Amino acid sequence: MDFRLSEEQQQIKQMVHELCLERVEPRAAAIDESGEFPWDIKELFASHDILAIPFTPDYGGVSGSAVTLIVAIEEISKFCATSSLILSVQSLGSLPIWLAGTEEQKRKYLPPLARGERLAAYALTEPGSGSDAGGMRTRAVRRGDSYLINGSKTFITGGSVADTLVVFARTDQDGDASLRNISAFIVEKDMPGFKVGKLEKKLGIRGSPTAQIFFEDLVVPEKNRLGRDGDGFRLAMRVLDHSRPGIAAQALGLAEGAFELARRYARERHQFGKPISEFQGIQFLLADMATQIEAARALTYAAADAIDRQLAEINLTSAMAKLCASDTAMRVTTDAVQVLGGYGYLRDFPAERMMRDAKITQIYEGTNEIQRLVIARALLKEKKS
Ligand code: COS
Repeated sequence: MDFRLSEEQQQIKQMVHELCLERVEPRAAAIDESGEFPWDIKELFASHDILAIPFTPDYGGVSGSAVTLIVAIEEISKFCATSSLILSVQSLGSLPIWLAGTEEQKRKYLPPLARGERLAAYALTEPGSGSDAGGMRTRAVRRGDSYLINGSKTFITGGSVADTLVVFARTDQDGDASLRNISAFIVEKDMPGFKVGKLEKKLGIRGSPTAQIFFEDLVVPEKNRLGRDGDGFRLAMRVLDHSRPGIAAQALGLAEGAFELARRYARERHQFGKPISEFQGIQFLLADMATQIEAARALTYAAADAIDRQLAEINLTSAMAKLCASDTAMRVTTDAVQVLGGYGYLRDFPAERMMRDAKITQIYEGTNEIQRLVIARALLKEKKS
């Protein structure tokens, strides 16, 4: 079953699929094994305009549609979830500029990101503030027409390879630590005072660097602030509403990749004199996996479509898509390992990598507990008549 895609979206889907089958799949195990950022894949995506998908043509991009973006993320994730993050983080890190930037900021920062000459990152989380994003302690103190930023961020996907980062910091001068005193700034990696700390060692998505970042008396001109002083928290939340369908698409692609592997294996593997696909225990497992994938796909595409149509409920649908698709990815990849039995547990097959990669989709861009909280708040909110 497929969401109705335009001709252009179908072409992009096919192009990304064929490219990843030929060039990304053969690299996936080695990327996981080495734990190093795959610069060759980044170049491959840039040269095929895949990194231009999140951007509209007037800023050097090729689309700007959320549906087109998730089509590409889903296809890449079928083969390599680490590689799909190169695209989704390019989108995540540019979204604050796209949503809140001035025309001057957009013209300056978006085209090099669309061309893939520069990489973006989104710096919200801190050691003491994960789910409670508003509890951040990084401070930006005004000094004339600049801000002096001090503090640190952690769990920053792509933080060590990014050139352009959007950093959230407290700007309260008067001790008022409310969420209305957080602002967003465009920071460039060559600004003095920007330092990359240690890279985390992780269970999955091992080729995607997860970095600590430090700001030591980093001077950011006021013209790099996104939106008004104090608008940062709401912007951070709006960005997540727009980016969560991308994580849902990553989860969906992982689930689909694992399902295909399990289906193929079940047909080929013989036990007790027949293919294991002829045992009802395996058939029911495959039936459940496929059904869950279709449900997750419907919700993921509905959420992206709601963004493209600028519907009011994107907060709700994006959280639902992320929750459903990531739980699906975890179940389906775990079941795929089960279908492959002992072989599923070996690094010789991609099932165990997919299972390790799937886990993070239940955690980042808001844990699934936070998604339930967002969903419940949206459902229980009084409707303005
Ligand atoms: N869009 C726009 N504005 C939003 C919003 C959204 N989706 N969600 C909240 N806001 C606004 C609120 O309207 C409120 O604005 P006012 O001050 O004008 O009233 C303000 O932001 C504070 O909202 P709220 O009171 O709901 O904030 P909470 O501290 O209760 O936290 C949650 C909200 C828990 C939902 C938020 O902290 C969150 O999403 N946390 C997870 C963060 C996350 O995903 N981190 C992952 C790492 S980033 S890759």
